[in-house]
Amino acid sequence: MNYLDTTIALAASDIEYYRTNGHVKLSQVCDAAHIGEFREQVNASVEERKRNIALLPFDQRDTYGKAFLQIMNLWVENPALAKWVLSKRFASVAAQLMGVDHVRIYHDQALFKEPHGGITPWHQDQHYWPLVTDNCITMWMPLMDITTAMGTLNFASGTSSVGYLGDMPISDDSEAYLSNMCKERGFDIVNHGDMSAGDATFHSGWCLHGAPGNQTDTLREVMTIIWYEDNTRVIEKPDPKNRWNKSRENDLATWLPGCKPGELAASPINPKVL
Ligand SMILES: O=C(O)CCC(=O)C(=O)O
Repeated sequence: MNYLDTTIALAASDIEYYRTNGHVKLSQVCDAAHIGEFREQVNASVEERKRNIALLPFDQRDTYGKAFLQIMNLWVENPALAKWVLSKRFASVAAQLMGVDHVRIYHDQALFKEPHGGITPWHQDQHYWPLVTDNCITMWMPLMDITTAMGTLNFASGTSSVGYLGDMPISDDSEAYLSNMCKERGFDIVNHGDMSAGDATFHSGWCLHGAPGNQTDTLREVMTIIWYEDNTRVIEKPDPKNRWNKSRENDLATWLPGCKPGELAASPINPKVL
């Protein structure tokens, strides 16, 4: 059987850890024999896209711009990479952690933290996603062996049930507000430590997280994939709970093209992969 069609049966303890804390680290979600090919395809797509990006000199960027090179939805332009992003292997892990049978792709993104790149401010991913479900998850997979000094993620354990905390895009403001909230509410901050290529952390859409800067001379190559539970709807408009923001408007147009408020979140670029 093709490696990417093989599924992983998770230990009950890993599932429980994820559901309690909102994040978990799993070893060798992509094994050593295969990670090189995944890395090669991600890098080919990143190099292609970078040709059309005018990067500001580092000292002229804002905090978000210093955090990482963020290159999104690579799979749509690279059929060889699409096999990885849309694979049953990775999706099977996401589905088991969330406890659902079927998942759709939201988008992928390469997050390359440059040598001596800045911090990733504390934030909530789902602040960006106009989806009516708590079942959203990100896989964060280094494509190379990485140490904590390169910027592995910090998670605030137990925050996956906090829900929408307001319009707080990744910024100095989100860093200040959410790091303070973690202190005040006494959330445990967990960093899963050094990771081998192909290990992965998974975190839920609401789980507060960030990362220290890259203190090394080496580019931190990480690929991420986001899934959500099938049959999820886009938030209604107007929303009685006032959960729309500019980022969600932009995400609706970009990552759910053609989907309207209240409709099923299922555009042609959100294939059901499991
Ligand atoms: O890679 C990073 O530094 C941040 C990653 C992140 O925020 C995410 O994958 O949701």
